Amino acid sequence: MKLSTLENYNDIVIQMHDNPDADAIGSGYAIYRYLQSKGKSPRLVYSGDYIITKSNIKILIKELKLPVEYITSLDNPELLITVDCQYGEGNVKYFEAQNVAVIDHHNTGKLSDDMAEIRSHLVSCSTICFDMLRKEGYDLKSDVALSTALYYGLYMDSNGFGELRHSLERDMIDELIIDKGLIKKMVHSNFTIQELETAGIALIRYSFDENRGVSIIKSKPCDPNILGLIGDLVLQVDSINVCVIYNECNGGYKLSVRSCVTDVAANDVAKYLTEGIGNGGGHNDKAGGYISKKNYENKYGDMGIELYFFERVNAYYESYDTIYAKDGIHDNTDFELYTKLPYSYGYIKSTDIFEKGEEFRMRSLEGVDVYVVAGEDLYIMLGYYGEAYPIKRDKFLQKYRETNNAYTKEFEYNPSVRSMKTDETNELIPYAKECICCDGAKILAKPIEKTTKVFTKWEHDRYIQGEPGDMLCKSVDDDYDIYLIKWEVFEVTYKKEAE
Ligand SMILES: [Mn+2]
Repeated sequence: MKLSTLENYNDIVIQMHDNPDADAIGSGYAIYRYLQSKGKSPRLVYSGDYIITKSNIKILIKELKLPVEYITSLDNPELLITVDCQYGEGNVKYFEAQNVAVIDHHNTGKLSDDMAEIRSHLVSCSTICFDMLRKEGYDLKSDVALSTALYYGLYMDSNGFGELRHSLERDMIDELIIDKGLIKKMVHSNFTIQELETAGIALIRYSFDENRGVSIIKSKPCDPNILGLIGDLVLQVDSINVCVIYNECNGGYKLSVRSCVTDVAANDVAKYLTEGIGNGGGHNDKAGGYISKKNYENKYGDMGIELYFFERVNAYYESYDTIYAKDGIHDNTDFELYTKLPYSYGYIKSTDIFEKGEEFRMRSLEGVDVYVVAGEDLYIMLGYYGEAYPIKRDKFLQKYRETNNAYTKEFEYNPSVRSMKTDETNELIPYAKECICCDGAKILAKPIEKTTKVFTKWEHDRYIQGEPGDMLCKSVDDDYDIYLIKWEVFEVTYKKEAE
């Protein structure tokens, strides 16, 4: 959906979910400001059984003078836009409307269309609104109130930025110009004395698997930030490596995962625990997720949620194999010989964008930053998914051939680079040219049958994970050079050698 579509209506109401949180308010206010800038006079409303009482939310509305209204009825508006929730779902009061639009980041199975923007891979709805406003050319830099509301929405939905999932979220943090004093004030008005007690009670009722060093904790309903706080504290215990903490919330369950070991990434656990019934993600050490009660009941019937977490965490530990490159693979049974195909990629000479010697930052799809210095010997590669990474000129010339064509591939996330000197951001695609991989390298590969974690010889503190069907690869002449390639990538970039 394009935001400009909404301009075709006049009598417009933006509705946040009942008991709106910071993310709903940031998102709602973003759409409100956008429509206002187009000469519309929308309303920003919420309904439900409760009027806002949380102290941080009250500060947010008061200090930024947000035009939030509490309503109990609505007179069939021409357009109703629900934000951070989906029309007809249990967490948002139902009102009749002539037309409905939806902007949300929860996974209910519904997909984006002309009147819906749903991106469940993002941790906050504020991120979606930030991206939509930016694409329409809205000047966020001169709207500090809105920028602050969006920033706080992302902050709160990502557990204080601890569960960011996508590089777009980091871009947003970098780009917004905000009222830092107000953010600080709200961050320190986050829980009440009662919530401190909730954390205390959760901490004395825990389960603990001694062999694996895993603790599972159920808390009373509370703010997601408190879940994270309890998790952080529990992980300080010497014998606990991984901690899962969850509770009931609005229409489902919220969970938080913490890990301090390299062979179990918190984001993988969160994804596993929410698979098919919600969404989860984050980082190696901190992650979070949400399970929809409706999806849970469809899949697991009346099985208790405590039993579910117990069994599912156990199943997770049984679900994968781990391969350490340092141990090597010395048995080539089932491995077959493959040759790399001439597949086309994009590349940019760093000096086409930056001055020689200028430092700049590149960001991976997972939001990991790499800092490099521009120079004639440094090129930037665009990989299979459009991900950018640095490559030395020598290495580039060995592996790739320039075609002199423009690079025309399109990706969901446009990679960009940021100068450390000027703080300016540049999109890479407009500078990119096409090159063809032509090294014809030969490798040994075989499909994996079980989820597999591989620690390569380059990285000891994080693994790459493959799913059944992905290819386990090794060098023809080095038993210790082991890695994984996703099947969808392998299929188009390698071909089997004739026997
Ligand atoms: Mn949200």
